[in-house]
Amino acid sequence: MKVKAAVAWGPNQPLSIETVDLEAPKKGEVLVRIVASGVCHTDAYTLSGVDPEGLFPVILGHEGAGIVEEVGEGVTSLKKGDHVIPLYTPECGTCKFCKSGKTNLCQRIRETQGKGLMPDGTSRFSKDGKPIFHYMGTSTFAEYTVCAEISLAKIDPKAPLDKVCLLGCGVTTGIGAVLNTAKVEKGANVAVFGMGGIGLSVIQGAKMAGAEKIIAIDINDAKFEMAKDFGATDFINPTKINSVTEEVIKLTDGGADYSFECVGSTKLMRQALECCHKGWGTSVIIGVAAAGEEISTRPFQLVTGRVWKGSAFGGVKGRTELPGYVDRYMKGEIKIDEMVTFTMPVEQINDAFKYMKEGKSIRSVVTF
Ligand code: DAO
Ligand code: ZN
Ligand code: ZN
Repeated sequence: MKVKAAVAWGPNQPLSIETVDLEAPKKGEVLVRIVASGVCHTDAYTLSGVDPEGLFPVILGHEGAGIVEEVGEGVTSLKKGDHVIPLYTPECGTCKFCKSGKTNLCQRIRETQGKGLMPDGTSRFSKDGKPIFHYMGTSTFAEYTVCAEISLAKIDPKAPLDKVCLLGCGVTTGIGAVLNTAKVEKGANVAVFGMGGIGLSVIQGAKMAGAEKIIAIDINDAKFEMAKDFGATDFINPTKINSVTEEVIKLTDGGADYSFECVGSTKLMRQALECCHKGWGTSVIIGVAAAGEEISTRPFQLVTGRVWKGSAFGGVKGRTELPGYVDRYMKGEIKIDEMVTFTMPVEQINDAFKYMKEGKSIRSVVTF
């Protein structure tokens, strides 16, 4: 079939709205009509050309939501009309990782997904006979996409897809990191580095967990109003003080019980660890640093009981847990609408990237 898509023909070029060819779903695959997709920093990172695993031409997008249009052979868990969120972290339920009960990082289709291909090693997208790569197993910047059955979470059909699409990445990454990875408990003190979509989601996760002090850290004072609405109790602007680490330690009588790095800066990752409380403070890395970057600290920081962790997609198993996140949004327990700064037709997707780079948006959502 012919479908509209925003194609990245090469690094650092604007996306181009094209009509491309999309093959029918094969065995274990599902055709999804994408209704809306958020634009995330990871899309911009790959588009910039610095992602060593970035492949071109490609259809980016990994924060989408849509409706099943057709299922391929052997697909039993989904049918036409089901509402779904594509998952860049699939859940097969049977691989070593899924069965471990210790991680959400299903590896069933990891190899082909990393190569921009469907599990059979080929692409469903092409233009004039030349293949176009898939992205993160989702490629949500297209009005129709093909995903593996295990890469789709079935959700409440009443949920607004132009909002819950953000559960496909940023919101879940932040809330899940608090509830699943850190397991923040009631009364804890929390420090959050970076007030983008993920940082704000950490703030709301910390509030949901019953944290007492929730410290929002950002170099832009304009971010603090929204952080407060999401549950932040204290604010630090690093440009206005000598040491963020010392400031957090002062505010928390010895250090944060939990800290979260939501920017992808290795310098902030160190600060986030070192502002944690001696003996037990846990720091969770969620921000994605550029390939090749390394973190460092004095080993004494760990010897004296601080813990360094990280998670992807908030440690959330998409097929089993994500529908519950949608339900919590529907009950008003998770805020998403406030994070959607702009909603625009996909034809304006390059503006979404521009607003993100200029810091003018928490999230832009493109619609089809
Ligand atoms: O299983 O090796 C693997 C891949 C895990 C996917 C990690 C993706 C992390 C990037 C997500 C962007 C969120 C800000
Ligand atoms: Zn993302
Ligand atoms: Zn698996």
